[in-house]
Amino acid sequence: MEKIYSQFAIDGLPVSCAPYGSGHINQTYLLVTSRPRLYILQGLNTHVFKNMDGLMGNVIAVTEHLRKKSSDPRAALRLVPTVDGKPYLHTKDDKYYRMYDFVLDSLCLDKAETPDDLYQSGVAFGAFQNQLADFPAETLTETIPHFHDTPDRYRLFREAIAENEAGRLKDVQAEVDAFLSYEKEAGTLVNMGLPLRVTHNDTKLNNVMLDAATRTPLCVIDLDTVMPGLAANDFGDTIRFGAATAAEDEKDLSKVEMSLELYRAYASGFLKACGDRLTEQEIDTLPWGAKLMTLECGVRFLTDYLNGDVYFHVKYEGQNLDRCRTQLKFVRDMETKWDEMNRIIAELKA
Ligand code: ADP
Ligand code: GN1
Ligand code: MG
Repeated sequence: MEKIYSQFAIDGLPVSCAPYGSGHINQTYLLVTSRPRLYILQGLNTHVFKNMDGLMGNVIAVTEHLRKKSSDPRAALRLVPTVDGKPYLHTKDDKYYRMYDFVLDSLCLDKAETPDDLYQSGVAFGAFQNQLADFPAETLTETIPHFHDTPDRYRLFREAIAENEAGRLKDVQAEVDAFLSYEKEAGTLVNMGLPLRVTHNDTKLNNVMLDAATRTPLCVIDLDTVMPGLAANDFGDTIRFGAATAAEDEKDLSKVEMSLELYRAYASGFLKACGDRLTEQEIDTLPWGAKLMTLECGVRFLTDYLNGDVYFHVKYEGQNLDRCRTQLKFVRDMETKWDEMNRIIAELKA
């Protein structure tokens, strides 16, 4: 990595550079210098993102916008320029890298330790949507077209089944059939005519930084998918990941449930921070966001398993299959809690 980080305007001499975090898409490294200063260096995933200049244009515009909304330097990511003054690095072999200041004295959680952690992450994503309400949405590049178009995800799933690229179909027929049985629900949100907002679209708990001392939100990170989208999807993707009682790749499915306590905590933080921005109809659709984001993510994991693990980083063969199974279990668990999920939203709305 030395050839890469030496091309950024870092403060001090490099001391160490090691893989960092648990993101599934980019290659992330923590760089420490002699000052000492901490930086996040990322090799961007050109298989996933096809328009890197558009993507980085979004990141620059969104972080500048957020910076104007707060006096705290940790409230928005800050890009470290290259030595020749560019906001990111495009190498001769067509790879892309960017560097951020490390958000200091922060926490980034893979799992909520208390319901309040989830409440606070709801506040973070609700506030994010609120702060971007006056952002010119038409200037954003759609970094992944049809990103949360669940019917289109099913189309790609059917393609993967037909092609059976990795020869794995025979082992996963039960999972394939189970996901196909939900296909009729896939268009529920996209066909409702809901308002398009500037949304984050990847609201995993580990895409929020909390203040280590107060455990309150500092900023939202992983801005690669900020695009016009549905509020319910931003709500739902955190429920999918953050309100789960087990890890996304847990093998023991008896451990996988949606915690209504965590669901309520996130919903109350999110609704509070969104303020009066959401319409009644948008609020009413939040439980659907949770169900469809989980269903869609499960379909994406299984599609990637069938394609031979070409999209999400995997640490072992079968990880995408484990991931799709937890999502299926989570959808089924939500079905048993559906009335209560709707009741909680109605109660918080009132
Ligand atoms: P991916 O798209 O692969 O998920 P992220 O941008 O989310 O990439 O980064 C992966 C992880 O790196 C995050 O979950 C977080 O732990 C850490 N990270 C990213 N940016 C920063 C930052 N500026 N300061 C501190 N940690 C960061
Ligand atoms: C990816 O990048 P990361 O790990 O925060 C993915 C999300 C999925 C998530 C599943 C750009 O998020 O859409 O929901 O994995 N990001 C992209 O854990 O595809
Ligand atoms: Mg991430």
